[in-house]
Amino acid sequence: MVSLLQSFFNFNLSEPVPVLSSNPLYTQLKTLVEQAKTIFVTAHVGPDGDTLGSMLALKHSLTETYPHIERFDCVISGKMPDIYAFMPGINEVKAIEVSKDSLLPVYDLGISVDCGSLGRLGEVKRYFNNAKAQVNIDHHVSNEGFGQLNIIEPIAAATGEVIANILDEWGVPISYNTAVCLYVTLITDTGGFRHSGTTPKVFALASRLHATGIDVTAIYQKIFEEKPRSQALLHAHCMLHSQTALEGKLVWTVVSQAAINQFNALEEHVEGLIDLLRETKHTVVSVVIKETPEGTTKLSLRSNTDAIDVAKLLGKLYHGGGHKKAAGASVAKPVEVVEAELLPAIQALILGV
Ligand SMILES: [Mn+2]
Repeated sequence: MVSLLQSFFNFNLSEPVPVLSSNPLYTQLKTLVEQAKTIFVTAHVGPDGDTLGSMLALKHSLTETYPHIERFDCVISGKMPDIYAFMPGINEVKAIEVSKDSLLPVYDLGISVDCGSLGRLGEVKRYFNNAKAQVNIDHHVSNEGFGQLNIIEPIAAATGEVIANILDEWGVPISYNTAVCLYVTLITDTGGFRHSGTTPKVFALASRLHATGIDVTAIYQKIFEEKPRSQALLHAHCMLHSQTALEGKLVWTVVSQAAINQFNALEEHVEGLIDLLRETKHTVVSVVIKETPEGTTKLSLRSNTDAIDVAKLLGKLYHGGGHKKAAGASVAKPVEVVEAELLPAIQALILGV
């Protein structure tokens, strides 16, 4: 293991890019792809750049490389956020609200990307379960291993990095379209190459993607700098009404449906708010407590220290999950109840550090 890690981090850019060439799961996946005439890929509900980019990178790379594939569909549950409209292939993604199909399609191969649990696939779960072979590719440490083949690499900064590893091992070249999609996965999950998963290997991959001719400035702007004003105002409102405890070590805010309506914002516009909370001095744990239209609660947590594992906390309290320093959960309780349960639990963790 040590030598594998060393080969990850101690390499010279002029040498061939090191890959997890010993991973037999990659070979098993290749066999499944070579045998499949019909493939579908799916992302998690409330899709982000990593899940969509991973899905579309697979679509481009596999359809460009394997002419035997007769049908390749990308299907997600719920609505597609507007900001990803620039990604190549996004218009061909089928977004299903509620599946009324009594006759589900039977794909030879179903692939889930960046999704920690079967429940997070939403309605598409039924498609996934109906596929002849089911593959789960992810980097969430909390992944439940719900596929027949599970390629889970928590060391990866993004699921897109796992996809790139797989393509490298198969010897599949990365095209311009694939590069755009993979670059989106890297910048969204690393917050623009800032978060703790930003390894030398991530920069090496980014460098290779850049070399295909992608416009990294335009991609960054599309993802991070084109917020609708309604979203910016919602964030400002929630920052203004945020609260702190333990001398600012705990910061939280509640996003009510009233606030979303006040600014004519969309549910997806809560995205990014957690970073505003996180990026203040002394903050150890930040929390966004969002009221859903149904009156239940969606949680987003960030930890600024290795000593507090928010995925573990949310897993224990609410069957949530994610990463050690970034996790979420859906809770079938009103926000007031969740606030009263969760905040003291976090305070206890901070006091224990
Ligand atoms: Mn991810």
